Amino acid sequence: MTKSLTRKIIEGHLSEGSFDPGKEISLKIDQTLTQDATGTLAALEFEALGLDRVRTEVSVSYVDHNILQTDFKNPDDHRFLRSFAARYGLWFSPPGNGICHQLHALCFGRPGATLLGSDSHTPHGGGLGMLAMGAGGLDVAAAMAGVPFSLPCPRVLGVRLTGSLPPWVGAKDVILELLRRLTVKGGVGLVLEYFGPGVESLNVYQRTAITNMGAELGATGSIFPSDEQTRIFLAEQGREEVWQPLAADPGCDYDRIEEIDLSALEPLVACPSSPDAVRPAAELTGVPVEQVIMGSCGGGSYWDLMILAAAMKGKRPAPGVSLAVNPGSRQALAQIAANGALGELLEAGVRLHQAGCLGCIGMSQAPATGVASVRTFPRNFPGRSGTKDDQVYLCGPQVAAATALAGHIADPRELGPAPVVPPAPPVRPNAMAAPPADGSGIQVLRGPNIAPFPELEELPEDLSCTVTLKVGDNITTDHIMPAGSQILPLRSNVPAISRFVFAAVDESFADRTQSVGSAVVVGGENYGQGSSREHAALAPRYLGVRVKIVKGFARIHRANLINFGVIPLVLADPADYDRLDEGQVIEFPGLRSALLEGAQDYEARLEGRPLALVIQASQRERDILAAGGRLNYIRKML
Ligand code: MIC
Ligand code: SF4
Repeated sequence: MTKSLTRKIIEGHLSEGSFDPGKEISLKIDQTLTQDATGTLAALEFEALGLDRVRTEVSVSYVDHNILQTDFKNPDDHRFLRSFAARYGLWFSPPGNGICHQLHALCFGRPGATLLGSDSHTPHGGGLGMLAMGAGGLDVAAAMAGVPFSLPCPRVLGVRLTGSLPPWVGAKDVILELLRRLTVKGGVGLVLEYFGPGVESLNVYQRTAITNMGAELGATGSIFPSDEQTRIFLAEQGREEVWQPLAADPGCDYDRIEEIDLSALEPLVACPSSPDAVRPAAELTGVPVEQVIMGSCGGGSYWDLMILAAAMKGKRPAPGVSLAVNPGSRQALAQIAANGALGELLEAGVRLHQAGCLGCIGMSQAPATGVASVRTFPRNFPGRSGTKDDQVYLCGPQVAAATALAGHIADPRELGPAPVVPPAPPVRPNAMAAPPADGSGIQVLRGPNIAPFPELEELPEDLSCTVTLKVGDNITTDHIMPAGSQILPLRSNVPAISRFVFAAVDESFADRTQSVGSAVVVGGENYGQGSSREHAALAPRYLGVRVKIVKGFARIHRANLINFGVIPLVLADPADYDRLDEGQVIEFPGLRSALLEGAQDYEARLEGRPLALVIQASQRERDILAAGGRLNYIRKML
């Protein structure tokens, strides 16, 4: 039987189940990554498991999101994470070293391995031929403890690449083309596996830019084969020994195939405010722009920065345009310094920032009111930039450069001969700290912003909940639990951060929900897309949200809801969405028994009339929900 690469890696890591798409499987996890914004909770959760040391091949704690340090909260978190890493055997990457996904590919990625990260862009690592997946912090904490990761077995979508990219067309245009075709919910339940004759023309920087933004399709993962390009990348990093060739069996049966002729692609742009609102740059020419930012995990690599530098060489941005560079890693910054490109960028007038997420998660760099901002970032959800009613466009470095030069969105193909990027110079500064062989004597340092983990009660037999909010399709976790410089520093303090749940949608949500005691939120399709932040499940639960009723859930958010004992229910008839309204009371008689007995169909009572719902959960998930969440469940097992 011929097998996809995804299937081979899954079968090589199965601890429960078999390769049967849709059925729950459990996978052994080789590597984990956490970042500070999700990592403080993950660290507290790991501590709650009571182990002495992580049980993985490698686990890394990165600090990249929360690096503004406007008061004690961020630096306290950094100190906590540094001491936690040393105590429990994780590598630690300090602020300024770079963004987790960029660094993990450079320093630890290994073809054929499984990687679980508490960040939705973890599939970035798939560009190196690994099965890399995003998850909530608790799932990653469990993986750090050696517990296999459970998920619905994905289906595999083959993406067959032919041809090669034309001048001024880049990797970002490949993934934007897929977003245009498939939309932000088109990848749910899938791993996108790239294959075909066009693959070998893409280097690992380009491949990771593609796998990174597979997260925007809602996909479980994205993966490229491991080949000569992979070997070259690893050799440049001094890590050739981890290389092995890996590919699907020739002619393997994919569930479905998308064909992309790279030669036929053109420069693309995702318009405000969704990564799938994709249009050709040529059609948007003329949209005035005052801010261009190069950076993020999906747009700040050595390769991306070199394209910008080549395009800007000897030129300056149009008057009134602020052109900022946020390097993806200290290494990329050092490399463009070593080959002279940094000098050219500075000559061109760029604003240089430290390596990190920065404006991508609304930590500074907010655009002015009513002004369009063009960014090489993966996401442009409404308000994420920090400015209400923002106009954020997403693109690759080619369109970003052309736009900065023109002062309006521009087609880079008009810039003359395309840049040729030289190999990265062999400089690799890295502030990463290895864990000591024995950390048992190390004290974990906690600041006052690190609040104890909230206790969650078991699920009672019956629930009666008031609908405190009804929202539409494609609600993101940025809607549910916003980030930005005011809120992100509260990630280790659940009571404090819960005040901001749904704040951008409805400021009175927190008070109203707390006042009713037990609440239900109603949503549409692809509910909870975007970030892996488990705060989007835990903080509403803390306020009293016990149930969510939607037309469909995004994968990571659904898993997070279960981890914190919030019952994810799906409308049996999507038309019933119209019967639901804020202020209504829904009765859930015998919900606990229904869950534990494995019922798929469940009938709630909406104002005295039946409401048909579906419980889509494995038996393990049902037991977790009944226990009031996964920590309670694990404690019970112990
Ligand atoms: C994001 O890009 O939305 C984030 C911020 O990196 C999140 C993680 C978080 O909310 O801390 C993600 O992608 O999971
Ligand atoms: Fe950081 Fe943005 Fe990447 Fe999220 S998408 S990890 S915020 S750079």
